[in-house]
Amino acid sequence: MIGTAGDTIVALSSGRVPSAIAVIRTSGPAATAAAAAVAGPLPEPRRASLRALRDSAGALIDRGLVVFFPGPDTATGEDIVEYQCHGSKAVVEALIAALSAQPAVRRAEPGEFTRRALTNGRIDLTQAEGLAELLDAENEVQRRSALLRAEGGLRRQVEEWRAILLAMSAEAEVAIDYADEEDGGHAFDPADRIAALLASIDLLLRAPRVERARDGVRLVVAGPPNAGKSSLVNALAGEARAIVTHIPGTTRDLIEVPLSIGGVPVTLVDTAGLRETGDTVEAIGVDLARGAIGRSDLLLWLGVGHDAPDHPRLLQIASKADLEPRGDGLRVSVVSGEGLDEVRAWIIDQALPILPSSEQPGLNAREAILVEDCRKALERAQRLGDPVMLAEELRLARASLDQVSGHSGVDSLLDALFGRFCLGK
Ligand SMILES: Nc1nc2c(ncn2[C@@H]2O[C@H](COP(=O)(O)OP(=O)(O)O)[C@@H](O)[C@H]2O)c(=O)[nH]1
Ligand SMILES: [Mg+2]
Repeated sequence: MIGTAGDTIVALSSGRVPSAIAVIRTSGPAATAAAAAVAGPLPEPRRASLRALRDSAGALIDRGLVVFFPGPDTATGEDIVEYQCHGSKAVVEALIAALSAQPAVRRAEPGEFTRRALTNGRIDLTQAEGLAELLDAENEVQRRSALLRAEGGLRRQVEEWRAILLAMSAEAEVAIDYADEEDGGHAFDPADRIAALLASIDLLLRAPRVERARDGVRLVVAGPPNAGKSSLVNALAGEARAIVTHIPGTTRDLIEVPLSIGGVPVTLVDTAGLRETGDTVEAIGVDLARGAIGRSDLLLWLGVGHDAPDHPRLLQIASKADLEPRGDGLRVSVVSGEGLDEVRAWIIDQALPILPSSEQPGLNAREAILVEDCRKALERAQRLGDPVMLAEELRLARASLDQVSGHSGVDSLLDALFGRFCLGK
């Protein structure tokens, strides 16, 4: 494990050089002494000051802004000094070299700043993971869900449950201590509180998972051959992604097109037309199409209503509305554009409830397993009358939550998580 307290770390925290401006951060007890050596007198806390930045021989490296954030009220919980200089490779390298040449200063490992924030209790593991998600965010749903977690949305929820569990455990201990006494004045009956806790846990377990924000919803376009499926996929994608011809059986493979529709991440899937066919390749395509329909979140169906697959979120579309006088469902034409806005609005409307929201924090796969463990312990506790056994289940429930927050049993996970971060974060 890296990040032993004591040394001071330095890294480029802004993006890839060359850039207009680069931000270099130092964090740790020697950050201020290093700043004095490289940039002269320390500026007032949280005030940007222009300074000459010099190497150990006193030669000018660059002139830049220096900001001092005194610990412990900082991102890492330590003293931080930040340097904003010209973003060339040479300036950045020379400044980092000058800083890391100072006593007790070394270059940071990827994610080490955030790791210190975690070690020093500035954030918990759900927030560190939220930050990792925020740094990876490529769409609005992801950004909002990640921000909610980074800001402590899940942390507060978990801490609230933990406090309730801790209070019940304390009462269980009292009940155990007084179990042999005659008066029975220490009856311990947490059934109602456990039921309330389970209800709140179930709400979180049922909320859309974090990973959903990244992968988006799978929207499959299906129907008989020549119905206009590939044309609709191209119209929604805004470019020709799938081959369109008048020949039935043109599309054989699944064609996946990642898109953002009104900020909602969607994987649009074009499929082979469903029909009985003697063509071996097309028959494989039809099987793939049926599989894709089964795994889809949303389905645009371009066939007649009574052939529609059983699906909870299906939109019946009457395609080629410019040609056909009428058909089943929403009239859509890729030629006139009729109905396309309605299709987009339907997609957004159906997708939002299955994606993480900006109000209710979601769980990631790791957290979901642990919260499920907590839930199972509480369910067992609910059936127990003996305070000794009850106390043990409550302890197990709490231990699972402690792993969610990163307070225990997660060392190997931390190495994996922080390895994902960019250098300087
Ligand atoms: N007039 C008109 N023709 C369409 C429309 N959509 C598709 N077509 C035509 O119908 C034929 C089959 O379209 P295609 O998208 O390949 O159907 P698929 O087999 O379901 O993928 C092609 O000749 C398209 O140009 C539409 O909205 N209006
Ligand atoms: Mg097609």
